[in-house]
Amino acid sequence: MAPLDDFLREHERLTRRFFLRAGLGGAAATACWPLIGTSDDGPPALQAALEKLESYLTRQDEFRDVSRGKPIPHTLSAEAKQAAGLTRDTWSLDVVSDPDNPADLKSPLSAETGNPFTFSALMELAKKHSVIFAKVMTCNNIGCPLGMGIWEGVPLRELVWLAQPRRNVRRVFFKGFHNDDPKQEFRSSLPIGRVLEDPFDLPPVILCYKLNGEWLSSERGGPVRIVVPECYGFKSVKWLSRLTLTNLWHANDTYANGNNDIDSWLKTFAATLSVPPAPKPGEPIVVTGYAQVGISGLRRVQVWVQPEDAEWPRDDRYFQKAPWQDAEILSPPQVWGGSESGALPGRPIGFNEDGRPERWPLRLAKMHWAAVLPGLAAGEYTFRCRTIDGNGKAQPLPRPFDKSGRNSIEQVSLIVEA
Ligand SMILES: Nc1nc2c(c(=O)[nH]1)N[C@H]1C(S)=C(S)[C@@H](COP(=O)(O)O)O[C@H]1N2
Ligand SMILES: [Mo]
Repeated sequence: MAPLDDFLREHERLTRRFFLRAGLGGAAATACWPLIGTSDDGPPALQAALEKLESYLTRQDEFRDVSRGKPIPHTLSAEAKQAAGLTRDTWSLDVVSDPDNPADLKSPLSAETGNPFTFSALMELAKKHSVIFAKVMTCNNIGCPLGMGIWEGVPLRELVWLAQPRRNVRRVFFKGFHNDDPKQEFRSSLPIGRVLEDPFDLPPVILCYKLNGEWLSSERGGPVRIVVPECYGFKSVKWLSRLTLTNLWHANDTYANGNNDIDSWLKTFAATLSVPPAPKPGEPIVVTGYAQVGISGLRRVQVWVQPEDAEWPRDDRYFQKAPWQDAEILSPPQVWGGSESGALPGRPIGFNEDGRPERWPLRLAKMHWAAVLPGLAAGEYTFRCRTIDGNGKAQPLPRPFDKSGRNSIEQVSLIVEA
């Protein structure tokens, strides 16, 4: 492998000017990501890789779906959805006290007492209180995000206040429609404090009804789902059908089964999107990828190529002593994608009037990166990437345990053949 100095010089020559220029607005851009204007700014392979990058936002129907149910609620027929209240004109929600651990509510809302919360009531609240924000939806048990979206909804607290809680409220439980079968139930919960007050710099927990500017599809949990900005997917209950205010002091999430850490916030980690399948000796190697920007933000993405036969000290299981090099963080995209028009739906929290993010990368969202590595001699190598979070902690630290969200260091084998 090239010595460190060569690597740095080469890396800088190939990428610095390009990325700086791209960051200044990418006037020549024709695709989602800023493109190279002239051919001497980097190898054509970099241009090609950037052209093929995924769009920033994921279309609703392109999210990966891991939801449970027999049948899964979104696969029901149109008539069955109407009967189950899974359409905008039939949806209604009960907001009630937990009989086992009663919360003191002055005016519970329920179908039984003839005053459930309806979709039109939600739209009334939306006129005054709606918010939109970017969030990546990730399952804590799956290594890659299910999709990246801009979610619109009404803060959940607006609904909680409609029930006029007075005292003895310590948690909010929510569950989704699951064929009226207790065995299929999917529930999650939050402390009342998180629902009523947003920690500094976090959007509110919402009753979500739109994704990327479109009505929330049935597959994504429509007509209404919960979205919790800083959490893994299992807190964002789909096909919301019941909200219970309780004085119970602890969670009862379905995901507590299966050994999951139900108090985990989104972690920061990096992964590759494209690695050349068969690089030739000496040919610059272009790698692209994304990172999930977790609760503690993202400072850097780094890459490292290790010759296959190199020994590694056993006490350095996270490769902290390796000669990691910074990759380039790509600018915000020119086109956001995720819908027919690809335009940004409205003005999400943290964006300015011109529709550009006030800070980059966005927290609790995805970002993209690229690296141009100098050519390698024939041989076998392992490529790795990692993040350094906003506190300076290198992935998988500070939280390396899988059941709190996957974030092990990705490794890809590279075979360079003459
Ligand atoms: N009602 C209901 N909500 C649910 C689930 C479910 O099975 N039923 N799965 C959860 C899990 S585990 C994840 S990771 C996310 C996935 O959201 P998505 O389908 O929009 O990608 O939905 C969550 N909400
Ligand atoms: Mo999940």
